[in-house]
Amino acid sequence: MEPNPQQSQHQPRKIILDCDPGHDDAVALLLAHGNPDIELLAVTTVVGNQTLEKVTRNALAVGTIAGITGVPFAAGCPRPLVRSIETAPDIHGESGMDGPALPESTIELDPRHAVDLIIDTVMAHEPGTVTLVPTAGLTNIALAARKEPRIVERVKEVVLMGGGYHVGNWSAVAEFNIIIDPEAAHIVFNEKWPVVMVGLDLTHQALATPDVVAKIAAIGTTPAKFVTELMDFFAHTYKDAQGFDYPPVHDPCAVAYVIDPSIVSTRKVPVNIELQGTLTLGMTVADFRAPAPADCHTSVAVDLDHARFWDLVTDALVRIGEPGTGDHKDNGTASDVEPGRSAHLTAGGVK
Ligand code: PIR
Ligand code: CA
Repeated sequence: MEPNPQQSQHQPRKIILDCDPGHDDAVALLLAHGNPDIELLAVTTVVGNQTLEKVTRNALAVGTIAGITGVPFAAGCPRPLVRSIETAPDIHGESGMDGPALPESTIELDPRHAVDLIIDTVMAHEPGTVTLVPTAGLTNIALAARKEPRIVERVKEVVLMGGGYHVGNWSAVAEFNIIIDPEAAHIVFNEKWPVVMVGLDLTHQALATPDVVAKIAAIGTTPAKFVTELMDFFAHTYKDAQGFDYPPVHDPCAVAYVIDPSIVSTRKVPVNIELQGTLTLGMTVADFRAPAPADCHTSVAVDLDHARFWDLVTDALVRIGEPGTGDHKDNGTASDVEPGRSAHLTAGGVK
């Protein structure tokens, strides 16, 4: 892995992961937990790939496999703001995360609604320090912005997986996370916080190629095996339903951008959400005409450094080790970690 001299110099970036696991959401959660430059403040769930009940169960199972402790998990909205529920069983299966066997969760769900947990967490931290990372429909984030408008100027940025400026996956021009709740997406893209759209243009470069999967399998731990089983199922559905040779692993791209923006190139362009179109509902309309207006607060992800992206994912899995056996990142077992980064490994194991 390329050493990044900046990485040991800054505080870990505080994030809230709002997700709908989901094979790729699971990888995003593992990356966020295992990477020393991320401080995971909360995990929230929202209806999307499957019902709220199913994706919440999946999130707790992934948290259990990863050995996550001391991070609140809360369930959010059970349906989109306006539209009826649309799930993705053809891609993610009936459970929302078909493939691997899921353990009984050892994590207790936070009693708060996800929207309140998001608001509480943002308001409890210094302004400009919390990044929201939505990897699902934007229902929870939109409601949080409406319920407590002060979060909009307090949030550092919203780095979301969704949309695509040249490509769709749920219609010719719309991506799933946006089209399942376009009104919520409209709210999120039109609030004045910085929004980074990590869309399909970028995530379709994050293919789990055979060499990547072999590297993850070679780690040999329970979480790594879990990821290879997820990728195996995802590869089959992506081939059958979307004609891909290898599956694109969307959601961890947003986390990777927060960890190291040099892995994901971006362009500052205005983006808005189509709410009226008969053929274009949920399209993320990006205006590439130069120059971007001075008040432009949206940018889109363009190019991914595939090798460094997957190095981050494998590095996180190495650091997570075998949770429950003491072989995890706080005892510094990550063998291929450069010295600058192991400075983040603390004796207590809590970043
Ligand atoms: C992936 C998803 C939904 C549909 C398809 N075809 C593939 C989920 C992923 O979890 C990701 O967040 C986003 N929605 C990609 O569209
Ligand atoms: Ca997702």
